[in-house]
Amino acid sequence: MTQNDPKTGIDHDAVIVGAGISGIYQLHRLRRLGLRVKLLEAGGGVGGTWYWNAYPGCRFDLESYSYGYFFSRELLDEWTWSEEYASQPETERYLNFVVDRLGLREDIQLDTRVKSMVFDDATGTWTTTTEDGTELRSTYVVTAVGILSAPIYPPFPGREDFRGEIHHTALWPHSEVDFTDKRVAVVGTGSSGVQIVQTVAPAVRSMTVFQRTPNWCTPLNNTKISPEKAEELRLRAAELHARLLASPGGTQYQARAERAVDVSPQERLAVFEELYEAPGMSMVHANFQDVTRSAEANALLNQFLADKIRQRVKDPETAERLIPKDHGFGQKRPPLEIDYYEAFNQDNVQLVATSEEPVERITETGIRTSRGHYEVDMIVLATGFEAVTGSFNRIDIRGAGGLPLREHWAGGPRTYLGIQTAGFPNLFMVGGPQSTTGNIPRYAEVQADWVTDCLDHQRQQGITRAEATAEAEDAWSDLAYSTIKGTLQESASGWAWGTNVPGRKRTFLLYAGGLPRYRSELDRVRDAAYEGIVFS
Ligand code: N01
Repeated sequence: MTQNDPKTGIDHDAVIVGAGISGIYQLHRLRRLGLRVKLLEAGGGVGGTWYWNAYPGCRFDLESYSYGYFFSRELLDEWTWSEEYASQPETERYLNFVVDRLGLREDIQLDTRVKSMVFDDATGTWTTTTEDGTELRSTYVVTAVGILSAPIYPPFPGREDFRGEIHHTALWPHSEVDFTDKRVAVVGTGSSGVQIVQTVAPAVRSMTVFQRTPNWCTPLNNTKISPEKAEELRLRAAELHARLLASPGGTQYQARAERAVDVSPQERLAVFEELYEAPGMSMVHANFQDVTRSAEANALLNQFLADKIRQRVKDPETAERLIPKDHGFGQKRPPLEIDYYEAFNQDNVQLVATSEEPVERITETGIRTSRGHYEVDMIVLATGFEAVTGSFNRIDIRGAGGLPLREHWAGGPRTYLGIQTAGFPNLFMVGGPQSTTGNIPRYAEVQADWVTDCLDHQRQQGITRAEATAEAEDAWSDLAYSTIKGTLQESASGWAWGTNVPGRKRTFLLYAGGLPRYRSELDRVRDAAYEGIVFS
């Protein structure tokens, strides 16, 4: 591989953007390949999602050990997760441990936000420019920018007028935020909002939760991991890894063979009750096979969950407001909760449904709705992300002939395998659009492995330019979209469809074909000498 080529002037073989779970692994793999790599990270620390979302209560919703890395015996032996669903500080510590243990830190540049990435046709190289004006020239660029990493703010006027503190959950300060005796508003009731509400409500003077759309939340049922279980996880890591890779969502769960509509009401209720007491995403992934596929079965589960909310929330009007009416369970990724509903039984917590009283503005001292003014000392925005393409849109990325990626994706993102996009030679994406659902690190792992193999292939063939064809991109984009067709998720809304951002075209941004099918597609393309990619 060319280095310090006087003609091209490259200073790195590859530049990776983003030091989250995916970028860290990609850096390790490319370094092992012998490439000269630099990883640029906007944050002041590594961890990506697990660096930025440092809000109280942030934690995994899939099992800690199913989220971590499996490729290294040392990492498995030397790290012990304390809980089934680890908290954000523990996960941030884990990722720092990995970076240090693998000796990656020297190739990671923190506090460095990438401003632009521009392909030069003449030399076939990329110039990556950071916000301080530094330029890096490389043959390859790999984005590992995360699918939920570009925070969005509600368009309420007056944010700058507010005299108290305002924090977005996804840009949470690393210094301590003091909630003691504060009147706090939380805007947004997705997974982030649910986690912060349930964690902070007991500690504040008052809390006002502004909810636009309720979600179906189910209990997390978190537990500590015993030393015996930790040992067993170590011994059986390879087996667990194989099980995760063989499951559609990259999880350890298995759906039941029976259908909810075929069993007796008593049997159905017993299963739903059991799942309500079970850990994590059991309600989604270990349920009857038809509850997230058939409207009839889905309605039965919705009824069960609505009754649970009515039982847990004392005030009947508040309970009704907390029950989703616009979507069924599983159409969106459900927030997992720890006494979230009980928070609304506290005298100091109130729920404001913005469908009944829209927010008009933020004032110097609080939030004004159509019905009144809520005086608060702190506003927490748990308002989500411009998902999947948001972080790409925030970088000026230009491919062959100066084509802006924003323009190429103006009608919605188009990719080949979720990894390349036509007209952008040598740009590889790990965690790009149309490439993932479920356990993101498991998808990212197979993508980073594939990118590594592809670069190795080029090196062995003496080739330095790889570009997906427009035909391959069309076919993959159609395939990715078809994975949602005919399912209950097809009619849903939310970040996976981009509908949470006003004015954004409704497009399914993910790939819902399942991890085994995705892996076999990647293997097939690799084994067919990277069919759909033109090398030169
Ligand atoms: O974001 P969201 P999130 N006025 O988009 C509301 C993962 N995650 O950060 O539903 C009023 O889900 C918005 O309302 P609506 C997980 O995959 C995982 O919570 O659009 N409200 C919604 O209630 C998750 O799915 C964990 O009507 C406004 C909320 O803000 C994904 O990240 C933890 C508004 C945003 O919810 C995103 O979760 C956290 C406005 N103008 C996140 N604009 C784990 O547990 C937005 N909202 C691992």
